[in-house]
Amino acid sequence: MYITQKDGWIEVITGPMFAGKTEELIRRVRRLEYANRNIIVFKPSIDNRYADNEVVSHNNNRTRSISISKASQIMDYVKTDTEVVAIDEIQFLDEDAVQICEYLADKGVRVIVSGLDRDFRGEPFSFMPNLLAIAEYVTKLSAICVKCHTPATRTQRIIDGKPANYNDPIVLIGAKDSYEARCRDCHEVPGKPHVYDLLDKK
Ligand code: TTP
Ligand code: MG
Repeated sequence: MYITQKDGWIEVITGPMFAGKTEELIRRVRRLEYANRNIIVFKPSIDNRYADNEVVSHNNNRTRSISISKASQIMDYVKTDTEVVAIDEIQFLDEDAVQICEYLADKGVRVIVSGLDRDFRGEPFSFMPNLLAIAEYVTKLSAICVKCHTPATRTQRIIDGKPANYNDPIVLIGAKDSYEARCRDCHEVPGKPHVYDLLDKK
């Protein structure tokens, strides 16, 4: 990534689960910490898989963070001397997160966020498309498909050893217990309506 701007922009790290999004976020935060940048790291309180006040990657890298339940809480912590705001798993915040990222970037803050681009159904995750559209820089990571070992762009939800149904609720916190990475071909969503009904009729 080659950045020419002086300050204030949005960078999004996205992709399926097990792609290393959190690891990449922590790497970027760590680099800035070495340079003594003024950083605040947030994460949604809903995902307390590993720790309440730390962002933790699968390989156990960690960095201190503030848990928030609403995007607007970010503004309670940001000060005039804040240079960088990082948010892990931003897809779990509410839609205000998009405006807040835009506002911070306009004010000269470097905004680094990571989040899932798709839900387990393979559909865009909540407001993520809007965030991806306004970001200056997007890093789309892939995982490795557990079935065929090609690059995985989807997250497979598994319940009782079987692919989860399309009508299951979107939010289900978990890791290897209920999810795995899959490619387009190996991703299974029983009950998913065809998106190309229109073409089938031709
Ligand atoms: P992520 O941080 O995206 O997953 P990860 O830690 O495996 O990936 P990475 O290594 O790239 O950081 O966390 C995803 C969370 O979202 C996890 O708790 C499961 C949850 N989730 C849902 O609630 N609904 C869904 O449809 C999907 C796909 C995930
Ligand atoms: Mg993660």
